[in-house]
Amino acid sequence: MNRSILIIFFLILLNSCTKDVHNQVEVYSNDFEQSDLKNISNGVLTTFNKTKVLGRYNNGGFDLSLKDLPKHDLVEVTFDLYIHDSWDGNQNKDNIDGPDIWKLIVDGKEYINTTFSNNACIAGQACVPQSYPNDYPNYNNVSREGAYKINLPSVCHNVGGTTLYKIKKNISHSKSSLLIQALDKLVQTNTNDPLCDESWSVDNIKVKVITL
Ligand SMILES: [Ca+2]
Ligand SMILES: [Ca+2]
Repeated sequence: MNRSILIIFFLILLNSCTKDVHNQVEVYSNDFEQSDLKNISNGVLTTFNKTKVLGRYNNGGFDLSLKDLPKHDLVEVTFDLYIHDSWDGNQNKDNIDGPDIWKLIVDGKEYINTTFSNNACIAGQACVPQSYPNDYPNYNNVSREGAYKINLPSVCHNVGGTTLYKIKKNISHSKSSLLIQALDKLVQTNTNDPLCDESWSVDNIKVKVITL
């Protein structure tokens, strides 16, 4: 390789490296330990497994609204999602106890529309599948597929325990405002205490804006 080819090669390498350098700014971070519900609509707090969390929710959810964001090309949204108690995943038999749908919506567009199942897979018995990590209704993944931690304590119903998922979404976004909505469409017609039967909560929400 002669000297001029080497220089051209170096410049190409430098250019491609420069393009990969992302300027990231964390614009929101909340572990809820200070009971901070600023920017959140319909916020409720509870303590789960010795930490404060946003929730619990059943047939509800929250909005997180951020304004005056610095100039950016992408947003990265990360949080812990706790699925508590007896979720029934894709179950749709007679609409008695499912499907148990959970959604993440950003600026009005659905980025997650899925189901979770905390159904125990006992040998010899059918176990109710879930859609996550894919969207409902096209997938039949085993219960707790993609979980970060399983068998955390139950909150109330004492069936299914709690499953922790780490949610991370990178979204093409350049507006100066951002609306993040999380909500469920849980079904449990066979109980008079839905929030005890199945619920969800969120912790450690972080939002970064990224300039490419
Ligand atoms: Ca917390
Ligand atoms: Ca259900």
